Amino acid sequence: KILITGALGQIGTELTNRLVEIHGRENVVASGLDRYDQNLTSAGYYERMDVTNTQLVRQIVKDYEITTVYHLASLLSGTSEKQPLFAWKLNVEPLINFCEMAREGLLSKIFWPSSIAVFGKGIPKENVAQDVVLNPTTVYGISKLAGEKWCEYYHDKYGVDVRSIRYPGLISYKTPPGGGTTDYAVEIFYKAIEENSYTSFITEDTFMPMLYMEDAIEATLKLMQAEKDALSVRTSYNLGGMSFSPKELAAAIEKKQPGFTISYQPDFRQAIADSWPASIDDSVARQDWGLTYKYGLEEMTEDMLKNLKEKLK
Ligand code: VAH
Repeated sequence: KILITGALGQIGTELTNRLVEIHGRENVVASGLDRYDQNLTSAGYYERMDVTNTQLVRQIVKDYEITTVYHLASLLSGTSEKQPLFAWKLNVEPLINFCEMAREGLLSKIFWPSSIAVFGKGIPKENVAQDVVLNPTTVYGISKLAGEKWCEYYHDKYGVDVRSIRYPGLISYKTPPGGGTTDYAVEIFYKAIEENSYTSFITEDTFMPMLYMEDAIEATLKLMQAEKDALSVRTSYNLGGMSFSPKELAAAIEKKQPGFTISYQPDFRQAIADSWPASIDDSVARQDWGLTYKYGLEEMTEDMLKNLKEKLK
């Protein structure tokens, strides 16, 4: 069976739905911190599981005979800055625990999300390559860098098949994100529909790599379905998506929703955004496992507004 941690989160919700479509609900075990409630998830099973509880995690892996884990539970960049020590513990230790279980032969495959937050000082802002020096300046970025090194260590030393993607900012309408720096690009759609205006905590010309959730989920599945020996990267794959600024996103929304206005009040997350690249080179992922995208800025804006209007009715 497949286990998803953080299954009620922004990525987890949609990844669970796709894995249920592909493998059948009886083969998917969703887990999260929330109390049990079957209509929280499309998976056949739901377990309330704190991923830092190593014994409980091991018990659930054994009870359900889990073979593949999508380990998504984590704190994002904004929240991690507020709780650095807990963020380090939560973002790194459970990953090592899953890698240990794979080393012991309990698991055959692991997916773990890294982030463009691993990039930091001393590199160009544009078209950042797969193998540049990594100098993250946020707790979240430090934890993701450490996690990537643990993935590579367990693969190279023990042959553990753990795979990872450096996600850009992800945009979706099904489940709101929590605590990210790129989340302005999600909040703006909710405010566009509710108030036809938005005050952005990121300044107008701050470009960041972004991706529509559907493209992120399909890329994740493509990576996990690839042949092992096609993979030349065992830290984490760059995935660049599309780059835009709050100003460009607001213009795309205004085109669909005349009269929409944006203002700017940068907060502590501006410094996080300034430490990240504006665009990413993901040619290695294209070569190794056929990464492609479906949504550009216009298509994403249209799809978000259409679906959010439905959801917020
Ligand atoms: C965050 N959405 O903002 C996440 C992501 C690249 C950004 O890691 O923290």
